[in-house]
Amino acid sequence: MKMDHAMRLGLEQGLFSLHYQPQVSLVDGGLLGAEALVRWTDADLGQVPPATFIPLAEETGFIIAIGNWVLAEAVRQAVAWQTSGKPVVVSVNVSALQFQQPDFVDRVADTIRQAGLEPALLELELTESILIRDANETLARLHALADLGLSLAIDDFGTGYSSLAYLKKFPISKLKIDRAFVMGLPQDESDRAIVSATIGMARALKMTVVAEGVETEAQRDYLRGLDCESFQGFLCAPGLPAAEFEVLAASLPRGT
Ligand code: G
Ligand code: G
Ligand code: MN
Ligand code: NA
Repeated sequence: MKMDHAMRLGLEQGLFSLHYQPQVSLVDGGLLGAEALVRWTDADLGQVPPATFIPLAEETGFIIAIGNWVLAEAVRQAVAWQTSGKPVVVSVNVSALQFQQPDFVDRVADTIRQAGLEPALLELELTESILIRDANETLARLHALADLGLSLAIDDFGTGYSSLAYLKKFPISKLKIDRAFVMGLPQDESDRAIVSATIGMARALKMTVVAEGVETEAQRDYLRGLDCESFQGFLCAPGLPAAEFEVLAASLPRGT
């Protein structure tokens, strides 16, 4: 069976799930939030990596159906955590095609309203590719989303074509440094320069910073020395099923 067909069937049959990767404070080690990461386990293909099926879904447009499911599921989970008295800010990846749907803002608004989610408990991760096209429409949409009370982050920062001009205009509160630049820390001189410059720029623009792909204590300590606020990475945990995430979360202080 072709992967495209298997993927469509998989979503229909409930074979998709979300894992949650903690975002941890570099100040006090506390939990700041969780990134929702989609998983698909096919009967024949086994666990298909998102790096394989997301690009395929983006090509075919099926990413819109996947994105809608991910949004609804992440919001459902965030409401469950909100209701349990242990609220977690959940970050959802949004692909460009999904963001460009005319009904995207309404869908987000309806999803959180119908579920009863405190809007501040949802964050959307946007890639630079979303932010560079059709500036006026994009700006209006970002403001409409920010006005809902949720927060916006730039994902994979440094891998696209950012201009300081748009970063300044957009209501974005967080910048995620791509793990490609974290990997070489603390040894690699150009990674050090890029990461330090990115954090400095975020400061100037009043954005907070999450470093992605932190795997070692040396990387973590170096980032802390640069006053980076938080990190995500295998040093703390990979993406975990919700139940395992809850166990980990219970062992961490509430982040500030
Ligand atoms: O966990 P990792 O292998 O989970 O993810 C690989 C890639 O897939 C990353 O670039 C990540 O941003 C992307 N990804 C993971 N989950 C989602 C999702 O729900 N939606 C979109 N658009 N991308 C996702
Ligand atoms: O593009 P995005 O940042 O959304 O993708 C997150 C991807 O990075 C996922 O594939 C996730 O599994 C992976 N990831 C998360 N933490 C680490 C890490 O510490 N090291 C490596 N190599 N990959 C990581
Ligand atoms: Mn992401
Ligand atoms: Na990223």
